[in-house]
Amino acid sequence: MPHPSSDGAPADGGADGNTGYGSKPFKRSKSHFADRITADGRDGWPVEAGRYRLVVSRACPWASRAVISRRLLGLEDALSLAVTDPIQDDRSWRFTLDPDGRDPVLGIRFLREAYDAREKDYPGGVSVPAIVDIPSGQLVTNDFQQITLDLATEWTALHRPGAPELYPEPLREEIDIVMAGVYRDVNNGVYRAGFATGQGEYEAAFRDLFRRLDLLSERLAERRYLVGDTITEADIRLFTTLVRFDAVYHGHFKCNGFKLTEDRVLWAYARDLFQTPGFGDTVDFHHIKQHYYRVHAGINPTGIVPVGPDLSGWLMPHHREELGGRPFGHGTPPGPVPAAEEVPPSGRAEHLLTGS
Ligand SMILES: N[C@@H](CCC(=O)N[C@@H](CS)C(=O)NCC(=O)O)C(=O)O
Repeated sequence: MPHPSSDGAPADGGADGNTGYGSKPFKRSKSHFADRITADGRDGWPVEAGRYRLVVSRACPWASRAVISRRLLGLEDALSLAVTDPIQDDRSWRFTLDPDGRDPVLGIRFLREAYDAREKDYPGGVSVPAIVDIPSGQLVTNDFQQITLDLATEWTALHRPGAPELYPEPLREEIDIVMAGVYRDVNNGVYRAGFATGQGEYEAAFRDLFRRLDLLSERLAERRYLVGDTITEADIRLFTTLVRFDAVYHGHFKCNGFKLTEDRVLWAYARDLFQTPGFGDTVDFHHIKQHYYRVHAGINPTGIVPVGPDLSGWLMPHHREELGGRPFGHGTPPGPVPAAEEVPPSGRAEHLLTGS
């Protein structure tokens, strides 16, 4: 059953924003819980191995950032992972993929229970990514913009040996500038186009999106990564939108200026990242398609999930090594995905075509 805030006019400005029909332009709501988990514990939440649980949907681009960062930094043992059903119901994100429909660590059936444990009768939307304090069962943060920056800069004591620097101090200013444009026009731009309720609003978002993609394509023609010569937070953030582009945004969100596969540079850049350990091995195309086409009933009332596109191209050679660059800087790639976290075959690119 589709989530009501994604179906009609949202009552609560749910995290997916104004996803239905009406006169209000699409506006992404602010994360309500913005406490930070830090090395010095200044918000009352110190970094601690085994204390917190990262709750995600593999469908969600904002949550997927955190899944990728966690893998690249080797935080799998320190910060455990809960994956929700890609389909929310009217109680929002559910743990129906787990035995008895309960998260085995938190013991809850709905992510909302962790929100309620933090703030009784919390009236706002429930969103992923969310980090939950395991001992108290309380939500700590759903601040998707900050979570990954903190994993990179505050959780360093628990990083694996050889972890890359995803937000290196000397490059932060440039990373922030690049990420601001990517956020406005690309990450959030596809949502502005997809959930627009007026022609003008849609066309403005469409123009901003494809203008920005053209600029990014130019930027990436001669350099392997967005900033510096290694993978940074900026690449993670662009990747999570690009990997969904042809599967959902091109059709479902009417972002059809071109397909990712039609832009030689961006397509090779995205494939390069996809084939880098820590990126493609976190992507579940089945969850992605299920979520967008079945949950957003306001823009896809039949709930039919398209069978295409053919995703096998994600595994084709990209030749981006020829541009130089050092994916992990002085570090090394992450090891294999823990067995319990492997994406099932139905969600992988080699599975080719998948409908409902
Ligand atoms: N927490 C963020 C963004 C994260 C976000 O939008 N997550 C989506 C999934 S991609 C979500 O959980 N939406 C919940 C809903 O639609 O009710 C926000 O408040 O805007």
